[in-house]
Amino acid sequence: MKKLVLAVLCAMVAVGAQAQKPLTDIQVREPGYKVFQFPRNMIPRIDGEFSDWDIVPDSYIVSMDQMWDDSGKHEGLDKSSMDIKVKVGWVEGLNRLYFYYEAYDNYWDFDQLGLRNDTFEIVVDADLSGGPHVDEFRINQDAMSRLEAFFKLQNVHAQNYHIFTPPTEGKSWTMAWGPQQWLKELPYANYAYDYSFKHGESGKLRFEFYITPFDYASPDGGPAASTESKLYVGKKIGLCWAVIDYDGGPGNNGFWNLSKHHQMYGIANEECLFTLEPLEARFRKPIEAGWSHQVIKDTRTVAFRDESWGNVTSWLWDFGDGTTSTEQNPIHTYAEDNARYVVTLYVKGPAGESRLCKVWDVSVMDPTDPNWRPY
Ligand SMILES: [Ca+2]
Ligand SMILES: [Ca+2]
Ligand SMILES: [Ca+2]
Repeated sequence: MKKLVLAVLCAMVAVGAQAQKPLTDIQVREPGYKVFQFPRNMIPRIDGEFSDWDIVPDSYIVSMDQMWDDSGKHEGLDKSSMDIKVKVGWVEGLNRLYFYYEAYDNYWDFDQLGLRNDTFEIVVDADLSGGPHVDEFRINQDAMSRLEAFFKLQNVHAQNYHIFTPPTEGKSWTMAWGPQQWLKELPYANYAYDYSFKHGESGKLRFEFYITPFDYASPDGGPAASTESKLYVGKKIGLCWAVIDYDGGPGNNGFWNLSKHHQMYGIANEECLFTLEPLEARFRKPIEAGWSHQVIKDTRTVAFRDESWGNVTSWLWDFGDGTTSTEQNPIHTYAEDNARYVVTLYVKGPAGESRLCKVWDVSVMDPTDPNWRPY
């Protein structure tokens, strides 16, 4: 099977640069892998100390067993040459993907300053836009040079990072493969390594980092002109990685890929599917009240939304103006302009009860009302 894939890839390379690889063999599909949700009081600290990852169950580990050497240098796995374990996490409210990376290599090759360096290459397409994001795969090859494509589309709707494992002293931690070099700096990314080997030695490397995926990473406008990918429970994202193992000889000693497709590095629909998991029940109380609200602009009408956790069988809203509702998601019109409403939701269920009170979060004003008065 691997030989067949290789033969197909080789045949396509042989057809020449004009031929486009058809974007038909979609790899981003179920069941895919899971992204662990960290509670907000247990966010991993990027410090090179890894106990903050112990709460991630083994079922979230993506290991070498899911990967293959698409360069054809190894028949099957060779964990004596390269063996990795990866955990991916996220935090609700932060548009960041956190990674724990643990690798054994028989020969850590990292004394050079260029691209030749043991590498963990990751690619992310958090809105599943698919499509090419590396200049060589641009669609309109006759009309656009590779260089133009680099400055127009590279890393724009999906991002590729060649992370050096490790970088040698005095070398930037990653090559963010596009014109948006701010992607690899705080607050969009951070990293910390732990290892004790020297170049040419074997050993174990541990490494934690986060990146911020972008639906649109502006090639020339900087972060202010760009759009972060919004992360939320249940969201499905495209994500993939490969380990490029250099072991001292000429060329590399394997391109260990999580995708079945070598070109996943530049064609986003060849990545893998990852799902952002909900917070596990052990981090929550059995029942937790939660709600949000939205004011219809320039009115006193507010839409309240129940966001409680657990098995809830009854709701009681106190709108803070002397009125209440037992609807789950009430719409309430206040009689008076006010910026000082105290609103409380009480919920009950078989596991108990809970409430959430918000002081002065809800404020309304109707400027068209001739009787409106500032408080
Ligand atoms: Ca840490
Ligand atoms: Ca190796
Ligand atoms: Ca190596």
